[in-house]
Amino acid sequence: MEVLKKSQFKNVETEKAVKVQVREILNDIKLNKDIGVRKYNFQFDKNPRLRYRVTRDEIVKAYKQVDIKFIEDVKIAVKNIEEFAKVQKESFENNFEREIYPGVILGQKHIPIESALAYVPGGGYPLFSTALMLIIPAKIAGVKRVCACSPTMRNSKDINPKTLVAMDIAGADEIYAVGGVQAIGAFTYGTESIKPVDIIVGPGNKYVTEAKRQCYGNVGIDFVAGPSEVLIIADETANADYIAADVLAQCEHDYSARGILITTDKKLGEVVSKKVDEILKNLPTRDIAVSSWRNNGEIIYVDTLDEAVKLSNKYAPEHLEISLKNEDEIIDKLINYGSLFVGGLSAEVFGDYVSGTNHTLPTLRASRYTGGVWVGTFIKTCTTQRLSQKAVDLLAPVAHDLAVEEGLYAHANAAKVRIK
Ligand code: HSO
Ligand code: ZN
Repeated sequence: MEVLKKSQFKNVETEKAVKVQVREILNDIKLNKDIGVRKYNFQFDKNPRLRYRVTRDEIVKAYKQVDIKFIEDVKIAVKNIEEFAKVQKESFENNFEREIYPGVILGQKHIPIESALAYVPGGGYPLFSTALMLIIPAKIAGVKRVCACSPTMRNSKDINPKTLVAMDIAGADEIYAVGGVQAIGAFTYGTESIKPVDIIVGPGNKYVTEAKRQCYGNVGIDFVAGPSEVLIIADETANADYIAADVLAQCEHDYSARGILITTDKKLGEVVSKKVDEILKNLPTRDIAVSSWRNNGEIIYVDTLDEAVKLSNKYAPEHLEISLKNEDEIIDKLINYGSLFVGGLSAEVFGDYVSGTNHTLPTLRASRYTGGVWVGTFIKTCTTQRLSQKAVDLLAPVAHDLAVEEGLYAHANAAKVRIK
């Protein structure tokens, strides 16, 4: 691995051809509904299903196809993700109505979104863990109808059995064997067999991502997701084996995944670089990992931790690992990341699967303005008010005059008629 010193900041940009094709498919789904979905299912996924909803019999069959150990492991992950989501939900226990000033009672109410779709990608690796990360927070938030969907496996009418089992254990209310742009269109606009939802969450390829972007407004979305990234800040006390392992855990995701090390210790950088090459020799996912490490990987040397912090904040990575003599020294200065892993033992892989935090996180610098999927993704914070006559007599003249200033006379009247 050549040691890079330049920094590459990548932003979200979709090619024009993708945008146009997605627009065409979405229009088709809007117009032709199930017939359109069937057409693209067949064209892109060789998915021959006439009914997309997965039946209980199919779910039972999937359980028989996976190991008991797999089910046990999934249940441990589910428990931890649920536990954390429940604690996060506590931040929504502060519904209130308060008399802010005499006669004016203002309030705040947290209301769960009524229905959601968890989009679980198929593709190279069937990421069943993503089903847990999307479905569980929606359930804990109190979403009444949690749907999940995923494309069928190659030349099959079935979703990957591990994904299906994970969806079921996580508590999905409805499961559909459909994916791609057509799935996003179907759950946005509705078809004869698929009722639309209020929010769609989850990662996907560039077509699915563009479809979510185009459907936003007609449906809520979590965010526009891109390739996975990890940035590691380390000093001379860090463990090079851990860092090399974590960089590659990221790089194997796909050809555009990124692993970045920022370090104050030149020697550490060199050792990590060698260790990465060593692990790569026997890595079954070598092809992808080598390519993304060579093309997108970076080892950046800085003189001070302050410089590292500045650079990291500019990268705004999805995952940020810090392994330092004293991590607490910089934690409060780090302001842009999807999920933070503090200390050499706290590796991203635990967040990916089992510690309990969510792995559906903002990529491509979106962590400047949003965190990842969590219970709050599925809860709306709404406001309420109750006014007394006394308050109206005080507020109405002000509202009236402000409305007149804006030239809105019906508004002015709506205030005035209430004055006693
Ligand atoms: N690191 C990925 C999530 C994942 N890793 C799923 C393994 N399976 C994006 O945060
Ligand atoms: Zn991962």
